[in-house]
Amino acid sequence: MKTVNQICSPKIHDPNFILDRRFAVRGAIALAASAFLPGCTGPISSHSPANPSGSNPQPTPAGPITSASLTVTSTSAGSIGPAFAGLSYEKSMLYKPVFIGSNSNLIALFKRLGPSLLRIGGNTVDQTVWNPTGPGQTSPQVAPPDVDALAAFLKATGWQCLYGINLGGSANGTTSPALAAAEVASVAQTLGSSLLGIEIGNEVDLFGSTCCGGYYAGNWSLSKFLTLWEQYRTAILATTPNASITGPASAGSVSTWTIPFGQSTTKSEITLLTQHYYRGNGQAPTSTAANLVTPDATLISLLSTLKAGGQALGLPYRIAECNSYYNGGASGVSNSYASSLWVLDYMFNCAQATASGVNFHGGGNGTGYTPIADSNGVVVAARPEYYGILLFTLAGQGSLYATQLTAGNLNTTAYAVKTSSGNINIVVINKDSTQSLQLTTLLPQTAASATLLQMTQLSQGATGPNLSATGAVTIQGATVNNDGTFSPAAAFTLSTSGSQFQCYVPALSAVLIQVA
Ligand code: BDP
Repeated sequence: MKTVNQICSPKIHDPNFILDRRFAVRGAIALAASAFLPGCTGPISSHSPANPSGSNPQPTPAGPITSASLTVTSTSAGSIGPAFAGLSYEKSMLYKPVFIGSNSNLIALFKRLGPSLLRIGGNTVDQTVWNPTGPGQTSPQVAPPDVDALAAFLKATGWQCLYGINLGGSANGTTSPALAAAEVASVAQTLGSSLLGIEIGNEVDLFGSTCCGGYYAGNWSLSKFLTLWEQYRTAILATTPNASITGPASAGSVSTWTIPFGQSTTKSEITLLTQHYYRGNGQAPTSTAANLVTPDATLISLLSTLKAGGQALGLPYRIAECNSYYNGGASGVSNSYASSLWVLDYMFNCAQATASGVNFHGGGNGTGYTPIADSNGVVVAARPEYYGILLFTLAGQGSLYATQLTAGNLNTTAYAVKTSSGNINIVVINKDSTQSLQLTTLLPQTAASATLLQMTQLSQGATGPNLSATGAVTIQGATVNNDGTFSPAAAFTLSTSGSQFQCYVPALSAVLIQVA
């Protein structure tokens, strides 16, 4: 259970906070499927296999099937670069045996998604104090042995780190610019090239409210933050001139805080603009599995503001902390199969809007969000959310191609990645609970071969996937084991014809089609 959630729980009663979050966080030819599937113009109940001649054919899903069509265009629609799929943890994890060189299970689960970026942050950034002579593993301090352990963990995973420095503690004297500078100097030396950057303070836009520490409650503004931040930045650079500084790690307030911060600091002072995103309050009754898989217009608008703001500043931006619902998540929702499907849309939305990556917040073994559940560092399980992130990484890196998916009014989405080797990897997500799709796809290039991997969920004794189930998610029949091993069955093979192929996308599933 994440203690920070208790710390932060007052914010759910704070209407200003909720308002803040709400604002901030907040075809070419679609081929008529009937041309390829005679007699298949709507929901059908009997049908032939999608690929009668495939050597490992995709089984026909049980239940009703709707014909649908997808056109993949060659119009660019964003990109996925390296280290896109990152993770974020509380800084308090540094004084627990989590990020240590001997945590082989956690290392293996990171490696399966990476190499990528581990962000050390969260509310405990502003509660954790640097102790240059401490023994390590002592709450609420970080000491050189903790950083040595982090360095070993990062080296073993091949991940880099975005490292948060206490700023809120300046309000009560538990930290200072000098202490921050000493910490960064030590961290920079110990982590070396594993250190991507430094962030100063967590969700600094909330420092003036009574939640999350209330460091400067009632006495806070962007200009006060900029003055304080500049003192810390100057002290840090005096001892570590090459430190890459990022910011402002805002909870919300994208147009009133994040972008103005970028404008004030200028490109020469920061290397990355950072923003957080949660869809809503984990304790709100509206935070349901069904809600999670519906499109989020607030996210799209937040991303479009960041995209325009970042471009105007000439700076990359990253959603350096995010997850489904804050206050640790919505129990039974953030840890459910809905999260597996949600992360896919979420990550592609961010990539389409030119984000350089995302960091899913997590840690611990509560009933809320975390991609990987652990108990004091010991891996308990790869959670449903992990499977969605994994499927995204399997779609690879490259340019995104715009897609046009026609599937009636079903809640479905499709994304296409053109990889550097010229292949096209397509992810189709079907969030309808009853209708499977019989999908005809038209590509902008000839397809020599196409294979399909399927993510689904099936609890023992169930007849189909359940959005609210908290386990039994698989990718091509395989679970991800605690030691990171993952052995999916052979991909289904699809017959291709010129630049077309057909496949099924079962109800409540996501498929990854790899076209060579
Ligand atoms: C974010 C904080 C993080 C919390 C999270 C939450 O940075 O520490 O755990 O909210 O409420 O605002 O779940």
